[in-house]
Amino acid sequence: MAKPILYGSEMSPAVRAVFLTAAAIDLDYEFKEINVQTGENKSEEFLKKNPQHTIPTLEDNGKIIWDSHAIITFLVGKYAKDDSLYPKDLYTKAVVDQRLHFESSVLSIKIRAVTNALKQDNPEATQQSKEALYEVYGFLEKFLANGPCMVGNSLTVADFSILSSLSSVNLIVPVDAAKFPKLAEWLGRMEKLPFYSKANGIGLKKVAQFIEKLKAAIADKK
Ligand SMILES: N[C@@H](CCC(=O)N[C@@H](CS)C(=O)NCC(=O)O)C(=O)O
Repeated sequence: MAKPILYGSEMSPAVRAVFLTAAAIDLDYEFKEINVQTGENKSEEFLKKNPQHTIPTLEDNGKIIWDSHAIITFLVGKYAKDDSLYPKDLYTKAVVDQRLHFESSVLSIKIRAVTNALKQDNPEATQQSKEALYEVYGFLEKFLANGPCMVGNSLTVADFSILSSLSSVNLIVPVDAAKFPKLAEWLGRMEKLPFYSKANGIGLKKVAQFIEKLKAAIADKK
């Protein structure tokens, strides 16, 4: 059977959620770089695979799946040695799903608002979007009330999905340990995962460089 192919770019948090999951399950896969800055995701060839032109996109045995949340749960179901990262127990699975939907429909939306306000150099919108993000940090702090992971005591794909996004926005709106002690501690613990650096840290460094360039370009315009 051919290896699964992952299309993406390491700067993308959604792609890094797949890197983290793939590393955790020791998946043998091929990575194909898709540069969204140059519009590679809108090429005819890529649009045939994913008309929504988003990364990550996975090709598994000729079948296409996109959206990181669908990809990571699929990979665990198909390739992991056991179901611990995406438990089959219906209640636990529902809580993992809730966290994944939270990342998709709340956290990543608030992150987009912060980055857009920053790009537009709009101080009022920046302040408002930061406050909305602090509310989200508060929700995440509560998710950690029942154990050291996003769902109780065991690592799941919910940790990977939230980690790749949160570590990115943490570069712009740091998680204050005084206000969000459990969340700050969780971030620190996740950074110690043996595969963290390769799966998330390298891409994150590129994001940090991108943010610095953006800030310099904004400052130059003034
Ligand atoms: N909810 C999606 C988000 C995917 C997404 O928006 N990816 C961005 C990169 S981080 C992208 O592909 N942007 C290019 C585009 O939408 O054309 C997921 O988790 O996969």
